Formats: sequence, structure tokens, C-alpha cells
Amino acid sequence: MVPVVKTMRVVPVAGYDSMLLNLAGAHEPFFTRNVVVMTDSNGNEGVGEVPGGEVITQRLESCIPLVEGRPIAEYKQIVQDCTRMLQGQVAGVAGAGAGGAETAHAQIFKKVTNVVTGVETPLLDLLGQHLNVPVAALLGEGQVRTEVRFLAYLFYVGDRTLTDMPYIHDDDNSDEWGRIRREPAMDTDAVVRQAKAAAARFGFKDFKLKGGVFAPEKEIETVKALKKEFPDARITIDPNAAWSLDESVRLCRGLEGTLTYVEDPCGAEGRFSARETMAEFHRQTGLPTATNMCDTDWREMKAAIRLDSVTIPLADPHFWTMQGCVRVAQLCHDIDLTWGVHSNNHFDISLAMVAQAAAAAPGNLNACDTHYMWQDGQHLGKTAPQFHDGCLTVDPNVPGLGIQLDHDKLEAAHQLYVENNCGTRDDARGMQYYIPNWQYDPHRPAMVR
Ligand code: GKR
Ligand code: MG
Repeated sequence: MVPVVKTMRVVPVAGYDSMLLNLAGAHEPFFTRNVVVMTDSNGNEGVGEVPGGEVITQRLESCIPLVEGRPIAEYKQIVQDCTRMLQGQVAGVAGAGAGGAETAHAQIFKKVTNVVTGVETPLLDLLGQHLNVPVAALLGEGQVRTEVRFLAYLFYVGDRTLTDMPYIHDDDNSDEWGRIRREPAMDTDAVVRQAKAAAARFGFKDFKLKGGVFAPEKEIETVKALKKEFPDARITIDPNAAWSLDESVRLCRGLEGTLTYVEDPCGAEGRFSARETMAEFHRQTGLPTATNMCDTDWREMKAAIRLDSVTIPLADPHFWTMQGCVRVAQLCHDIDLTWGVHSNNHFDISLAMVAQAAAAAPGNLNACDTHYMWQDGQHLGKTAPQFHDGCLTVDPNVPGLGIQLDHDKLEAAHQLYVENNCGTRDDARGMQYYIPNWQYDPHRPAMVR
């Protein structure tokens, strides 16, 4: 008998974070996510994790009547029904803004997909458990790899002691990484120390520096120092399009041996779209380009391909759905692009989602983004993810997503969310301790005011 979904529950949760700096400011002490838990009539439990925030919680909850009571074999139909219902929900809001139909389409895609992924993933988890196959086997052409490579996501880190915000500290004394990850890292030496400590714990061989914090010359100096320390590593920098096209070309030209690719160096400028400036950057420097900013839905994908602006679309399952991000990987494989994944702070459920999607992604992949090293130790599953040589193994013999939820930990993460009144992410708040009245400017690095 095909089991039916008995219950679907949405649990807003929070976890601890360091004061990570980026173009938008400083990460707050807590990051938030929504965890979706489904049970079926066979007694199995399926889980999924998507970005946090009350709007997503509510939209997920509005899907419950379309999910409960239905056979898990109908999962594609359930996902379709939820998608249609959610599109209707957000159409009015998105359509009301300026920008016309094109903008409305993009907004609907963005607002709907992370909710849809929250329904799709626990269903895939349940189906995988029922059929005794991993989720990867149900995606795209099925599982194509067992080892999935991740990168070390390095950040400049602010000094939490300058704030009165409740940042976690002294939470892990087990090694160098545990000791330094809550401490300030405001220069090149501190970031290189971070890289060495993270590589020692997780075995990473790929590094990404979050830029858009200091003057670009200083950030390029950090990248060069990383390359000196790890000559065989693949290294990238992501200033979230804070640099101008001219600046990006000037900074990165001649860095082929240092930077493996560059993520969102520049964005829309004057009469030119971000995809046009990225194409120009790619042409003038010869460096591959990655993005999670200007190739984020199928229409943008079409424009990016026409212009040859993006070599590495970062197709995060949370923003493309599990099936959708593998569809991007298949496309990449067929037209000589290479697939990668974007990330935000997350728990182990999201990490497993990315690993399963990557295990079904054909061709050459870039190491997947993950913020998990900043959260390591805060897993919601009964066991901690085990990295080896920077990789996670997707065992073809472990059915579903491979996460056995620890309900006590889930409840504790929910309490953390409730007790700290967690809501929408606001990176400006922490930044204002550094620079009074600090405000976000998409064209100026956070510490440059
Ligand atoms: O965690 O600060 C951050 C990142 O900047 C994140 O918000 C981005 O969405 O990691 C992301 C990126 O690659 O742009
Ligand atoms: Mg990025």
C-alpha cells in the first residue's frame, strides 16, 4: 500500500551565528529557518528546511490542506497544486509593484519556490523511505555520484564585544576552528587562519571569500594570501556585485592563476543590466563567472545564456526547488556550463538537501556553497554530518534524505526562535555599532563609509 501523508507541521527555528560581515552589514546573533515535518501512514517521518521568516511560515501552513491525507505517490501533483495556490496568493502582491509583467513573474518565482521546496522535500524524503532509495535517486536522471564536494565559506568577522547583542562565544573548544570562529577576523591574516582551521576540521580544498566588506584591493590581497597558503585550492570571491565593471576588471585581470572563478563581481550599471556587465567582465578578464544574483529563474537563465554572462549558475535548491536545481544541473551539463549551489545560514537538513541534489547533478560540479562550518554542532538530526576531505557521502543504501530528526533539538531551536523574538534578517543593526546610522548601499563595501 502506498502510504498517505498523515500530518504536516511547520516549525520556525533559530540557530546561533557569528558576526559575519557582508555587503548588507553584519549577521545577527541568530539566523532563522523553517523546518517542515511530515508523517505518513507507515510511521515514517519526512523533513525539509527552507529560509526563515513569518511570511514563509504562513505560506507553508497554507499548504497543509493540500498535503494531508494524500498518497505520497502523488507528490508531483501535490507540488503542482501547492505551486498554483501559492502563485495565486502572491500574484496580487507582486503584480501591484512597478516593473510590469516580467518583474511580477520573477517575484512570483522567487516567493513561491522556497515555499514549494518546503513541501517537495519532505515528500521526496517520505517517498525515498517508502521505495528504499535516497532522494538523489528520485531527482533528474537519478543518483550519479556518491561524494559531494563543499567549500569553506570564509567571512571577515566583526567584533561581537563592541555590541550588546547576544552573540554566542566559547561554544566549542575542541580545535582551532571551534576556538576562532566566534572571534573577530578583520584582516588577511585572520582570514587565512580561518581557512587553515576550517580545512583542518573539514578537509576543504575549495575556498570562497565573502567580499563587499572592505576596499576591494584589501579583499584581493586576502585572496592572494589564501592562494599562497593553499596553492592547489580553487578560490573565489563574492562581493555581491558591489564593484563597478571597470573596478572588477582592473582588480581581477591577470588573476587567472589565483581566482578559479569570480562570483557576482559587478551588477547593473547605468544602461546595462547585471547580465551585460557580467558578460563584459567575463570577456575582458577571461575568468569564469558565477552568480546567485542575476541568473535566478528561467527567464534570467535564457538572457544569461544568450549573453554568455554566467559560466556557473548557483542553483540553490531552496530557490529553484529540488527538482528545479537538478534541471539546471542537467542544462549546465548539456551546454558546457558548470553547476554550483548558493547558500545562506542553515542547519543539517538543508545540507542534506544540497548533498542529495548534487548527487543527482550530472557532469563537472563546483564545490557546493555552505555556511555550515559556522553552525557545525547545531544539527537537528540525531547524528552530525560527517565531512571527509571537504566532501559528504550520499550513501545509495540510505533511503530518503538520510536525516533522522531529533525532536528535542528541534524543539530547542524553536524555543530559541520564540524566546528571541526572531523575525526577518536585518544585517544593518549589528553594523550600526561599527558605524553609527550605517545604511545599506549596494555599491559601497560595508566598512567603506
Ligand atoms: O550570508 O552574508 C551572507 C551571504 O552574503 C548570503 O546572504 C548570500 O546570499 O551567500 C550568499 C551569496 O553567495 O551571495
Ligand atoms: Mg553570492
